[in-house]
Amino acid sequence: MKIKNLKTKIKNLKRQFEQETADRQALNIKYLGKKGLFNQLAKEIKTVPAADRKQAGKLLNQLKQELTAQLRQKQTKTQSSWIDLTIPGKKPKVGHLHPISQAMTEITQIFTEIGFTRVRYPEVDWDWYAFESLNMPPDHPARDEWETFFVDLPDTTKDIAYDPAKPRKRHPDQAGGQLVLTPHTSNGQVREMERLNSQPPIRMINIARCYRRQQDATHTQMFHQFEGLVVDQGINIQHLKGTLDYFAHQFYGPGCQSRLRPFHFRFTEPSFEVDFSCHLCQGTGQIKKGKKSTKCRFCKSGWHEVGGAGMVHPNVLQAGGIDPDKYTGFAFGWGIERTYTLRKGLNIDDIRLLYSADLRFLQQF
Ligand code: FA5
Repeated sequence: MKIKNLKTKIKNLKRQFEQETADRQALNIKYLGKKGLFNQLAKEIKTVPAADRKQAGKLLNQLKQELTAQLRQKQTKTQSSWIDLTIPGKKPKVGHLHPISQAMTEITQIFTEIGFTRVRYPEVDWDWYAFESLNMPPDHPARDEWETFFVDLPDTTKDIAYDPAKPRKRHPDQAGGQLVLTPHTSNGQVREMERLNSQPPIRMINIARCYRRQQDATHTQMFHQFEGLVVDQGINIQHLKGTLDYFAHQFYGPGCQSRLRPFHFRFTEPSFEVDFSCHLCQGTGQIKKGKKSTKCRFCKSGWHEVGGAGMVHPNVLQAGGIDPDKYTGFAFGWGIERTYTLRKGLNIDDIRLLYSADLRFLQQF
């Protein structure tokens, strides 16, 4: 055999070996075993001309070394693909709903159980729904309290004369004034009356994002409110108080009390601020330690304010096409962040943490 032919055979044997997928032991026998392919080829050295035999010997030695080295690699590959079924499994990381989404689901459930319908209305809405239909005429100072973001589009109703003697109605030719980022969920009140063709009974729970130009430990520029609205014949403050107590017991536990404090909103009359009793001191404002008692550091007064409420103002009913002589209603609107962070065991003193996107914080809930 010419040395050239031997080189070709060596090359072919290497290629064949590279393409093998069998396990290491089988390959060892097939290629490097006593009667293996390498030895078969090595025997052919006798047929190589004497002058080339030294070179042939070198080439065959090289081949053997290469096959042995590659065999070792194949062994490593096979070993790394073994699966050890006795090793304990790795628990995959499972995410969960954001705490505010969890609270929204729970609040929805609490109110739907007593016949409320969950709705959502636009978060970018006309001035008409956010203010004017709620008894806050243009330029009324009460609007300032809502620190509103305005959308930079021309106000199409600016030139329409406003007559305080007439009940307010949306001007039929106009969309509804300037667009705003809704500063509260009360924009849903007249929208809900319109959705039901001004036909009570109405039992609405409107949960949505709100926006205000505010930022500190208890205020964020984007936050959530839930707004309740009930309109029917004979609705009075007792129904409002009963609903607040029901919510307090369901959300905070049976020991929680609600309290109404006189307040002023343009869209309710009478109006109240709603407080819930503090779970740490049970509404006393004092924490007892043995014979001594100290001021509760969580609430300072025994109560936490959560939002506003009141009996729907007749002008608002009229704006929604409902006869205020026939129907009455109550409404309430609270911040979800505030309501949620007052819960027992959650020691959150800065609501901005909820939107910090810090997983170490969020994974606790
Ligand atoms: C209102 O927004 C009224 N629309 C509530 C209402 C509805 C009264 C229906 C009567 C009838 P107020 O501006 O007080 O009211 O806000 C209510 C609650 O929203 C506050 O008590 C607070 O819990 C929450 N809130 C207000 N602004 C922020 C903010 N920037 N960040 C977080 N929560 C806020």
